[in-house]
Amino acid sequence: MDQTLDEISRNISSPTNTLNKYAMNAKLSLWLFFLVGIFFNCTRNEAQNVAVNQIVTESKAVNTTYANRTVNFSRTDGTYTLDQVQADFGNTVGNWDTRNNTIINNEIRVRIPKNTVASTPKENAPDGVGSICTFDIPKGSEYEMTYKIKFDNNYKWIRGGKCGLGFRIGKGYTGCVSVDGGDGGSARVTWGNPNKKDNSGTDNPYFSPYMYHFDKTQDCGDSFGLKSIKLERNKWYTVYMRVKSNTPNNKDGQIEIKIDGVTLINKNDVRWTTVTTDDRLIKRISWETFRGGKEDYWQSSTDDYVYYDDISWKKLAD
Ligand SMILES: [Ca+2]
Repeated sequence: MDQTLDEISRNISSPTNTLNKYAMNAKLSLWLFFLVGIFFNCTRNEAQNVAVNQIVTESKAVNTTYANRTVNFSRTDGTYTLDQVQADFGNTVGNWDTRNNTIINNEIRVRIPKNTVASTPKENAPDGVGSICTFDIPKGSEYEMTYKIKFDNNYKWIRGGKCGLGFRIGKGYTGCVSVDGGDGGSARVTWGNPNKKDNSGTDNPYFSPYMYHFDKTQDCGDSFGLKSIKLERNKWYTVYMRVKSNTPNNKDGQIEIKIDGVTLINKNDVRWTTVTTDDRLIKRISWETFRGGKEDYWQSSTDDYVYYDDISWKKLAD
């Protein structure tokens, strides 16, 4: 469903990439210096256009991680910067897209740019594809989280995509990759909509669970056919998620997701992993907002917006 995420995840996990980040930071600094020069020599509009196309994303490492945290976005309106997101969430793994993350009224608004899915090539996605980021958390065998999510008043549901926050177990696999190594999985949420490929049909959007676990039956993640009630625009939903690691190679792991207190999934027989190493533990939180799927019919011809607030997580067991 999201092969590019797979590529992104592999890039994020690559030590070479980590080294490259420092080089990229240096390049970015040069670009910034260059752009400041342009800014004072061009019209404001032109400078902004150049900046948007060049300052794609940022990345740098910080040492902070949080086992227990609440983020309310009580900040001045404007771009939600890398420094701010790391102050709130701790170390980001991979890039933070400042183009699509904006603080408005002490909430965060994430833009999904028009005509994109997660795998849209960079040259065809001048404003990026949304927001895709993970945060390191202290490893633990059980975590819970809650957050609020709202789809904009003009949101186009189209076919669906990934939204909200989730947990990454061990290697944290996503992106339709094999989990046969038994050393990682993930628990996320998608929104879906039963539109036809030409996007005709009646909107009936819903949340589904989306899991990569050792016993998954789909090449991409398992949803177990589970759907929430019909979603509405301009309405806050509170999502609760709890994940518990299985004991080595046993089907005794857990997943629980509730939407506004109503159970979407509650399983106590999940085998996320088969390993005895710390890859059986929860290691990261993901925060993703994008469309797809990879085919064009997952795209919207409009920029669309998803809002978040009151994000919190808590480690329940080492
Ligand atoms: Ca708030």
